[in-house]
Amino acid sequence: MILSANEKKPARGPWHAVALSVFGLLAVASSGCRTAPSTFLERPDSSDLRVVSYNVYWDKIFPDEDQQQAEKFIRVVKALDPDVLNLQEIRRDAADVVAVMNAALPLPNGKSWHAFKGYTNVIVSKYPLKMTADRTDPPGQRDLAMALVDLPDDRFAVDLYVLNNHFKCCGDTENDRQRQQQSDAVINWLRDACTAGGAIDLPRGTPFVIVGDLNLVGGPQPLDTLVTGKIIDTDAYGEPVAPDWDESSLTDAHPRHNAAGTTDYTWRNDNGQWDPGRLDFVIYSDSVLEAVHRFVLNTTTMSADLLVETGLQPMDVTLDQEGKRYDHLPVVVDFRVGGLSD
Ligand SMILES: [Ca+2]
Ligand SMILES: [Ca+2]
Ligand SMILES: [Ca+2]
Repeated sequence: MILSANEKKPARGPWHAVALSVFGLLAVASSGCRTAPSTFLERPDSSDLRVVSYNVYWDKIFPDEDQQQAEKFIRVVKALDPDVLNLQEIRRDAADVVAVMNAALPLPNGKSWHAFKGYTNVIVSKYPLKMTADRTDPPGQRDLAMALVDLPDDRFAVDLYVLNNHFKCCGDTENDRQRQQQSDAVINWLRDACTAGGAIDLPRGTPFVIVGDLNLVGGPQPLDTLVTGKIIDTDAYGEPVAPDWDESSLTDAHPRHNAAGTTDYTWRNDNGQWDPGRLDFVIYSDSVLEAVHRFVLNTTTMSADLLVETGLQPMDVTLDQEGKRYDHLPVVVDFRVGGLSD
């Protein structure tokens, strides 16, 4: 159904009821022969789609750049088993990332991972990527990586559009302005994607996620714009627009560390002057996606038993070996993919 921009409707279509009832059946079944996930790292259900965002610090996933960090990355990737992995701070080619992933987490039947790079962001996916682009129209402050992940038709009625971002860093007024420009450009691009004509048309009801390192060390407006569609520079990027398919806001998944408690930072450096901060985000079209599980991976606080069970080591998410300089942590969200009610 199409609603007017002012109408507020909870994002609950029939698919949602179906999803919940299926989930309920699984919960019942788990007391019988089906086992529930044994650790927080697992998907609630094997059919759930896992999206990860991870700023890996300049090329440190490559063994010939940093052997120790590359081994950490392999353990993290194996433990997380992402369907769509969004990396930031990759200088090398997308093909180099594919080689790392094919070695770390080989796909069945000899299939290769797929990747697309825009700016220094790489979308790497178990499934083919279509409609790839690295620049919005009009452009923002910098390029980004965008692609339609062609989900397998036998499991998903729709595909998933991904926008992988790395906003301008650092804390002064001009950097805040540049981050805001990027958010304005992304929302205008989604407006185009969701309406006929212009530079891009997505099939109606295509779920989408805005992910990445938003570097929000200044004001909150760039995040508010991505969630609500409130464009600030309307001369350059047009009027505000409710970005979801049902003309509502999007949702910030806001995961917590290891799916427990309240700790939510995604960046930390105890050697520097800045407090830990939440810089990395997964924002999604909740009219057609249900986030069924989410967490920020922090191996430094996992129990010894859980580390053994999941094949991880305590400093696998830090840049150092002592747990002071973390840099960024992996942000993980599992989605149940639905559809519009009409
Ligand atoms: Ca498909
Ligand atoms: Ca369009
Ligand atoms: Ca919504």
